[in-house]
Amino acid sequence: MKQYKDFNALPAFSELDKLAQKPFDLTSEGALNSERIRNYVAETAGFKMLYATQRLSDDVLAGLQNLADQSGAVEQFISMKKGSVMNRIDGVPSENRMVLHTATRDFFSGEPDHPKATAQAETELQKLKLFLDALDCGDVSAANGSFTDMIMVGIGGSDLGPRALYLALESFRIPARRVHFISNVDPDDAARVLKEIDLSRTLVNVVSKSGTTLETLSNEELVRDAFVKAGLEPENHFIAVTGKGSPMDDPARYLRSFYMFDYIGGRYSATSMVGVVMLGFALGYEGVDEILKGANSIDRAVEERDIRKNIPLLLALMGIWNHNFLGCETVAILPYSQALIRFAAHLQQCDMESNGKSINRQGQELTCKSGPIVWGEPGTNGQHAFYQLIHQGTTIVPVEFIGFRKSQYGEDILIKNTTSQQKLSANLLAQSIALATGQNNENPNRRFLGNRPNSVLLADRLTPAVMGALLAIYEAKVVFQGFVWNINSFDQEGVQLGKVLANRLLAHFSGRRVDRDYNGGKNDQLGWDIMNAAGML
Ligand code: G6Q
Repeated sequence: MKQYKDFNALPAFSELDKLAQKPFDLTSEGALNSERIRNYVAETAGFKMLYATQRLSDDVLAGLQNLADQSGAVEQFISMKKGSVMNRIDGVPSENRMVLHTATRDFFSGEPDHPKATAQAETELQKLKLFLDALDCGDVSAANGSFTDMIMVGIGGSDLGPRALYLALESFRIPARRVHFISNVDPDDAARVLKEIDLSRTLVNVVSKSGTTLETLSNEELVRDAFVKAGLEPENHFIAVTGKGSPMDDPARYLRSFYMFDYIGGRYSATSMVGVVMLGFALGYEGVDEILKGANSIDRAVEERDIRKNIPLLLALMGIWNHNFLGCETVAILPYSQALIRFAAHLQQCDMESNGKSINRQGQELTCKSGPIVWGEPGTNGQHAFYQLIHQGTTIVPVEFIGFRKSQYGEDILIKNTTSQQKLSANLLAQSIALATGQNNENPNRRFLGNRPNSVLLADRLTPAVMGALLAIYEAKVVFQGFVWNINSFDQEGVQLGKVLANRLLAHFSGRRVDRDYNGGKNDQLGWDIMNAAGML
């Protein structure tokens, strides 16, 4: 891989650093005017992003363009799509893999960027298509009728993205089919789901890339046990999505097995079999095809060099402006759409697991900040909860709003001459203005200081294609930021330590179960002490 410089060693860094001394003041008289609102709009693949309410000037935008160019952000993205080994740290052992989640949806141009990976994805999609057809025509069915429910068992990347997509697109689901999710090793997570469904007409989709994840394997066993107790044969109900050659790659145990590949990272895997087997069951194959088409339209559009025409790149750079130059520690993603209820949770993982890093791609300690803290909830609910802090707190929270002009169901009511969808949209845009301009008042308690940076990402309606595109916009934003910071956004060593320690503590539980005089303190004093202090043993 070509050696890229750290971002604070680029000339654009000093340029932007100087500009950050006096950022654009959104509260000054006439600052947020018609011309600015008109000019600060980006369009990409059917989306519009309004960013007049960011603390940006044309100078800053020019600096950000330089930053994109000097860091080779777009060039790196293209090289990632073509199969460069981007998941690595030079000079030390690392995953050392290609990063090809974009190949899982690169079917539409006839010229895939990485033909081999796309061919592998296509093979799996064909298998899925056959399976869905068999479900539709009754060739594959439960003993007492067609399958009506699916339980998806998986965690982290094998849960968050797929679940966010399912919830976002529930209004498009085949009416006779529902999906339920079990992720937490907390037995109550499974108990709640098992209580509410008819297992005899349920498929269980066990999803684990590694095939070794403690939570998923425990939950699979728990659900299998429930099937056996109900007199049902798990082999007729369980399907699997896993990495080729993983311990779960055992077709004899499953009705069907689908594969994903080591070049697809867990948190980037929603458009691989990890997400689309479940989404295909819920939405039908056409729904999956639309999601993939939408995502692919963004993967192509991000090759645009002009940051003003490339929403994911501009989002990434505005995030860097707010985080690294204006010193904001966090970013809130606030969708004005109830359907996006778990989207922020997915982005939390996608962003924080990717960019929560302290070393660069050469293994040296970073001398700039990497990823921010990401969080969010749908509006308007959030308005009645935590927006107080965003408006008047001492911490500045940049906001990325997401909204749609039309509702999904199209069912609405006219009250006082406006629909509920219009009330939702009015609230969204009102928040954007209020955060930017603030409001003066003699009463200090009613004063809003403004200059709270935000942007508004808009599409017409949250359809499967738009959802696929939205997913890809955020994946690309995260990846672009990692490229600019010169970090590896594709590994996750940080989650390993906890896993190892948890296994050490589990050994004390099982030690105690087989031997009443077991003394784990001999091998692991710290773990033993803490478990005793917690009253767990
Ligand atoms: C994502 C992470 C992590 C992973 C889960 C589940 O990028 O690697 O969240 O997805 O730990 O892993 P398995 O799919 O291997 O069970």
